Amino acid sequence: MCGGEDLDALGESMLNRRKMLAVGGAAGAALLVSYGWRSSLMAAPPGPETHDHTSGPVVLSSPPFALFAARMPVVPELAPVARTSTSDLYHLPVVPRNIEILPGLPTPVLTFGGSFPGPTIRARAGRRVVVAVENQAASPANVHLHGGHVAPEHDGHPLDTIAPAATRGYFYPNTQQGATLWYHDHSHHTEAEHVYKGLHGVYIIDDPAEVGLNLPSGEYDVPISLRDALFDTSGNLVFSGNPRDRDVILANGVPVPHFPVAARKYRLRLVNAATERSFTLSLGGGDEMIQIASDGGLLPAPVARTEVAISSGERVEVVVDFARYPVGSQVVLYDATGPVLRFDVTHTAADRSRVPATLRELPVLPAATVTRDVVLAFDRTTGSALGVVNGKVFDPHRVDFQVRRGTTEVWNVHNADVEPAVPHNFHLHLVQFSVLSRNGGPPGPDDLGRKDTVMLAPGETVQVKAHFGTEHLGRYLYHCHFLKHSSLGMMATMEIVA
Ligand SMILES: [Cu+2]
Repeated sequence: MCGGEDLDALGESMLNRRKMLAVGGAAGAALLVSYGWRSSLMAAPPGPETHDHTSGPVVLSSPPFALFAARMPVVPELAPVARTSTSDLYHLPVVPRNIEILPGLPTPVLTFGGSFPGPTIRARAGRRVVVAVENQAASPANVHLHGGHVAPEHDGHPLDTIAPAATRGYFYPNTQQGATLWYHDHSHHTEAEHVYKGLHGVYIIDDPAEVGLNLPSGEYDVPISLRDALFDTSGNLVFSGNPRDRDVILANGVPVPHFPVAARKYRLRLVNAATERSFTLSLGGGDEMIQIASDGGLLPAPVARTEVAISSGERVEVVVDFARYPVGSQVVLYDATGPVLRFDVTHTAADRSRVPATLRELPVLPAATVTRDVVLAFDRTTGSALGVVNGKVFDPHRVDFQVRRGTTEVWNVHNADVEPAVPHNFHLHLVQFSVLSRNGGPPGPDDLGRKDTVMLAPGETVQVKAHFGTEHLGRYLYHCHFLKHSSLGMMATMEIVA
């Protein structure tokens, strides 16, 4: 089933071909503006007391840069190195690089394929993707396709890493509905640092079933990865320290950039690739964005929003109609902490796209036959913060839940960290779920559609329902997606059994 020929062909091509995509942070010599919204306004979740300042001087703020000076790139799509009748084959090495993110400063990063963030992979529903990953970095790394319905051996288990200089292939069947997924490192204990250093990219499943909807497409379909970072005066990314000090927001790898748009509709695929923060996004002075999709793909119907919140790992898709702004307008996308990105309406363009009143039918999930409780927390009784799920630190060799294939389950997921208050979120591998309720009431505005990651403020409980109608058997993870928390143990294993 795995197509050994495909892999052999890929191995050959990898030796002869290096496809390095350069996405530079080209910043002009514009007026330097330092941050006015940092520090006390930063709403990043307070992490546990795990700060490590032993390796150098404490860095509390990044060098200044000019807001909106650099242009946000559209991250290039990775071209397949080969195609067969059933599969598209990609080469995606893990490569250390020095790139310019802040003007004039070289920043050592870890990349997929040489680009920061990694190249976008645009898969097609029903066609298999094979990704050959050669690890050219000094430490073990791997790839998890977040939101992907994949076999356990291709899910990027924390212990299933690629040694330096080794290569392995990942098989993604793309047998699920169209959705904005993303891929990132999931290596044991090092996932947070690796993702922070750059090992993340967007993975889109294009669904032929969506074509008839006539949503904005082509150059008007723009993935935007949002994340934060802290730089020292030499340009190095600072990983240790408090995540609240990560004072630079990067959109597609560029600090608070501008992005020229036509006065027409755009489909914006927003991905929170930050390892430990939420974004609460609003446009201009609260202008409407039409939400069309969440983690698992299209909503049943579009929903008008003036604010969308996404925590680490979540995705939301909105259609913004820039036709309502005169050419020459500048429209800022804000986080609660300050500007993220400015859209500059530079020209008019024809627009035959639309947002239909009905997007897709979401199948009703069967009645649940199993209910489980999942409690996320830090255990501080030992003096150092340990992440726990139902009281237990992650043990990759332990199975926490056995789930019978084909069943539907309800999970009550609770964030017990009220004092001190620590936000968490919840990510389930393999399948998407529906949020049934939040704190005993209806789902929140950010709980729409099929989800695989959901926010949990301190003390909150979300009730989610998942159908495990899958062809795959084996072990998968569920965890907090604030990656420092999961690397500290806030992660557990379910085993899908026949
Ligand atoms: Cu957490």
